[in-house]
Amino acid sequence: TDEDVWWRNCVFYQVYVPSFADSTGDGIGDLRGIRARLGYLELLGVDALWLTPFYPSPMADNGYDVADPRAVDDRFGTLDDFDALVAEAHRYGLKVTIDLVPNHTSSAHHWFQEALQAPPHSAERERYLFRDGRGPNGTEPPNNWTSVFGGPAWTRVADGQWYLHLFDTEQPDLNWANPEVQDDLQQTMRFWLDRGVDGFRIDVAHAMAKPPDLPDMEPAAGDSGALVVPGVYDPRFDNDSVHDIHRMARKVLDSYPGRMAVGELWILDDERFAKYLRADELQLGFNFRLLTTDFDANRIREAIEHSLDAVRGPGAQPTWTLANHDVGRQVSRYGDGWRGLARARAMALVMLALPGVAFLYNGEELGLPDVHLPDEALRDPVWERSGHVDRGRDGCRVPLPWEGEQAPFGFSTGTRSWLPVPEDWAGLTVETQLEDADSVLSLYRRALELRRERPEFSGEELEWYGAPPGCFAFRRKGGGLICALNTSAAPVPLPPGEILLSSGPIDSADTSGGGELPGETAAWLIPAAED
Ligand code: ISL
Repeated sequence: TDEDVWWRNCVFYQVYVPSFADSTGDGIGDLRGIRARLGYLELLGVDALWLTPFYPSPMADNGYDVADPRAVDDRFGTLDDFDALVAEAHRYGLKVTIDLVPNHTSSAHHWFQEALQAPPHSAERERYLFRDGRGPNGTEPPNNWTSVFGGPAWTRVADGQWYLHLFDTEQPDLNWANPEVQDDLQQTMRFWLDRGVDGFRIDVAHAMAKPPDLPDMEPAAGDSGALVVPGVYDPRFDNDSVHDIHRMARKVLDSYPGRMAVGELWILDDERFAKYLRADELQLGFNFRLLTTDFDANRIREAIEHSLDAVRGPGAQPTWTLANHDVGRQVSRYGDGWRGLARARAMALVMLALPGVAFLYNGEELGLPDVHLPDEALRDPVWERSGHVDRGRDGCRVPLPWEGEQAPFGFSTGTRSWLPVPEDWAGLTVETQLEDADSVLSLYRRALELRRERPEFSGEELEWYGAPPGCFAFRRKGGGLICALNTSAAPVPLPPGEILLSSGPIDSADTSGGGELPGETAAWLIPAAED
């Protein structure tokens, strides 16, 4: 039933495969590296993994350019390594979900190579979105769509036709009206489901379907990346027929017991968002409102309320995320130095107090900051396509520091790493933080333990308390956990109760006789018994 599905209150941990752990010494993380570190994930206390793409790929977009969705890239290991990882993860009680990238393939995929050799309107071209150009000799792109990574979304091939790519030129968009394309995704899903994966994270799950006539977008739509903003006409994303694709995928999932999918949905409108979570579509959708909100109590509360509103369907669960491989790390996003760190710690307690599903991004539990990498180290296509204006997403993708005194701090069995790990990260390693009760890692471990074990963390609905400006407090109706957040600089009174955990130092453990929440801090409380 909906009540006992494993993902209902699950904490997922996103493993950014190239940056988690390298077992071969080539400086790139791999599947055996992950397997060797499963003990750490057990210690941390997460329930499920999301592995980013490890499929054969030229790595134009770090693996989101998939050349063969039913195989493992040599860099990351073999299918046997994958099977061994899944088996071992399951022994640890961890579920394993993997990325599906159905909107596009790599230009190195044999389909696209065949399409380039074939004439216009051939069956080979019909797997992608090839069109004639506009203007006298077809020298203008077929429409005004821009790529999320910058520049036009169209590239011209030798015979003069153009192909669509919402992302990099090396990521041609598939034609989802083509049954062959639909069939191929089902084959890919079955391939991995048969190998025992517990579910999928679906890349740009609001993107696949395009209107057949490919009408121009409102130019302002180009300003918001993959995010669909209400009132701005953007036919690139969230077309109604995308729901047929999710229904199809759901049928495949439902033919295996206990499997799920979470879609990456950059949609602000709650009604449009909710449609993806109908009973025969996705089980979960990423809601990015919390992630895109500043450290401001009113706005955070608004983001929480909208996120809850967007999942009113039967069985649907809210999801929360503060970070992933596409956005700046929260420690750097929320402010400089101690302030950013204090705020990131506070937000971790807010997120983990909420009902539903939480997604952690590897390294956030270590409080890793964004790294300002030298120009020559940058790999993200966003850097090139923006004409070296946007530094792209590499800063949040730097490999994890595990142990020792020297970069790359145990990330690799060798001395290299595909992005340089800062020399001054010795204080941020897993090893150092495990020994420090006040570290970010200790905070996450304790928070996850309480969330798992205490009955107060139940109840789907929130009750909001009146609170001073810059603050909020909510209580989970049901279990009764209170979470209070102070985004102002000055201390505020706390509701009466027993403090379970706080993101920073607090004077009293029992606030029944009065207690204060310092600025930039969050706390979890159990309400004082009413008598
Ligand atoms: O990072 C962004 C812009 O630079 C986002 O808008 C991002 O492109 C969007 O979230 C879609 O992301 C997903 O698909 C992309 C891939 O590059 C991202 O890593 C992935 O998460 C294309 O496959």
